[in-house]
Amino acid sequence: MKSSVLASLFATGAVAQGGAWQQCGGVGFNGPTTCVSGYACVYMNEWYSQCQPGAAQPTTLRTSTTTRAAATTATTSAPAATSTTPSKGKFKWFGINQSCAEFGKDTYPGLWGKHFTFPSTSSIQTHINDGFNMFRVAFSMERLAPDRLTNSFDAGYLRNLTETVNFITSKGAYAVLDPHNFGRYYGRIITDKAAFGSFFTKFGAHFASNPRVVFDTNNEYHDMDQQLVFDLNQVAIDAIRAAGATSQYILVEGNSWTGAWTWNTTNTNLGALRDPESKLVFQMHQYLDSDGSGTSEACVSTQVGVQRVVGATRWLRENGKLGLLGEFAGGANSVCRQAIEGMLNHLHENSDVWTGALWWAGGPWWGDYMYSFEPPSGTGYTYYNSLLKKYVP
Ligand SMILES: *[C@@H]1O[C@H](CO)[C@@H](O)[C@H](O)[C@H]1NC(C)=O
Ligand SMILES: *[C@@H]1O[C@H](CO)[C@@H](O)[C@H](O)[C@H]1NC(C)=O
Ligand SMILES: CC(=O)N[C@H]1CO[C@H](CO)[C@@H](O)[C@@H]1O
Repeated sequence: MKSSVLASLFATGAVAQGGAWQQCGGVGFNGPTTCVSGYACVYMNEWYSQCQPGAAQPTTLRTSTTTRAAATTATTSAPAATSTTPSKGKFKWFGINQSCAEFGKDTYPGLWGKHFTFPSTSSIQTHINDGFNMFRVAFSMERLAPDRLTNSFDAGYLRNLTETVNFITSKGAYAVLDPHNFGRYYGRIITDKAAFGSFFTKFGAHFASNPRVVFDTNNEYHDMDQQLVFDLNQVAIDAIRAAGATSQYILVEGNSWTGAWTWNTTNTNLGALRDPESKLVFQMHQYLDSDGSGTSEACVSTQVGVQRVVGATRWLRENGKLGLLGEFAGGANSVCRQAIEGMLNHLHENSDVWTGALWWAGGPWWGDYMYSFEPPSGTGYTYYNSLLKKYVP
C-alpha cells in the first residue's frame, strides 16, 4: 500500500487508533493497527496483537519483526481500568454458568437447601441487567430420573428446574439445560443408549414449547470410548427432535472434558453428527491453567487463551460448524485477564463460527471460590464483570 494512501486514511480518521488493551493485529484482523498514546501494539502470536502500556508508535504500520521486538519489552503490569470496546464481531450468546442444582454428588437424591439448591433469580436478574443473555443451568440426571435413567421424572426437582428456566427465558435470555453428568449415571459410564434416549424423549417433550431453551446432551464426557460419545450425542439429538422439540438449538459435547485445545485431535468424528433441524452447536470448554483443568488461579501466559482455541476455530470453520465456549474462567490476576481478553477477542473476531461464551460459574453456594461470578462479591464477578460486560450481544 502506498504511503500516500495510508496518510489520507489517517487524515480522514477512517482508521482509528486502538484503545488500551484492544486488539491491534492478527490474522483476519481489519481494525486499527496502532494504539492510543502511551500504548504500543505488542505482537502476541500470529492471531493476536494487543495495545499494551509502553512507548506508543502511533503512525507506523507494524511488521511482524518490529512487533516481535516490542513483545520482548512489553510490561506485564496490572491492566488499567478499560473503557474500550472489543474487536469487531457480535456474539449471539454471552453469559454465565449457574451451578448448584447438581451439587452434593455424594448424596442422591439429597435434600434441597442442604445438598443442593437452585440458582438465585435475583443474581440472574443482575446479570441480565448487564446484558448477559445466556445461563447454563446445571442439574443432575440422578435427581431428575432417580434410580433408573428410564424412570419418570421427580416432580419437585423438575418443577424447581423449570421455574429457574422459565424465569430466565421470560426475561428474553436463553437457558441451557445442562445434565452435569460427565457421560455417567451414579458414577458409571452410560452405555445403555436406549435408556439415555428415553431420558431425552421425556426431557425434550417437557421443554418443547419454550423456544429459548437450549439443550445440552451432557457435561464433559471423558475417558470414554469415542464412538460411544458420538452415539450418545446422536441418540439425544434424535430423541429431542422426535419428542417435538424442533425449534431449539442443541449443544453437543465431546470427549476429554470437551476441551477446545484437544478438539482437533480428539473429537473430529463428532463432525458427522446429524440433526434434521440443522441446529447443532459444538460446545467446548477451556481453562487456562497449566493442565487446563480450571483448578488453579494461575494462567500459563497472557497468550494461552488464544493459543488453546485457535485449533478449534479452524476446525469449526473447515467443517462448517458453529461453536460455543460453554465454560471458561481464569484467576483474578493480570496474566489471566490478558489471556482471557485475548481469547474473547479472538472468539469475537470469529463470531461467524463462535456463537459466544459462558463464564464458569455463578451460583449462591460458591463462597470464596476463585472463579465465583455471584453478585455482589464473588471473586470472579468483582474482577471480571467490567471486562465481560463488553462482549454482551
Ligand atoms: C423445590 O424448591 C422448594 C422451594 O422453592 C423446596 O421447598 C423444595 O424442597 C424443592 N424441591 C426439590 C426437589 O428441589
Ligand atoms: C489443533 O489445536 C491446537 C490448539 O488450539 C493448535 O495449537 C494446533 O495448531 C491445531 N492443529 C491443527 C492442525 O489445526
Ligand atoms: C472447573 C470447575 O470448576 N469444575 C467444577 C464443575 O462443577 C463441578 C460440580 O458441579 C465441580 O466438581 C468441578 O470442580
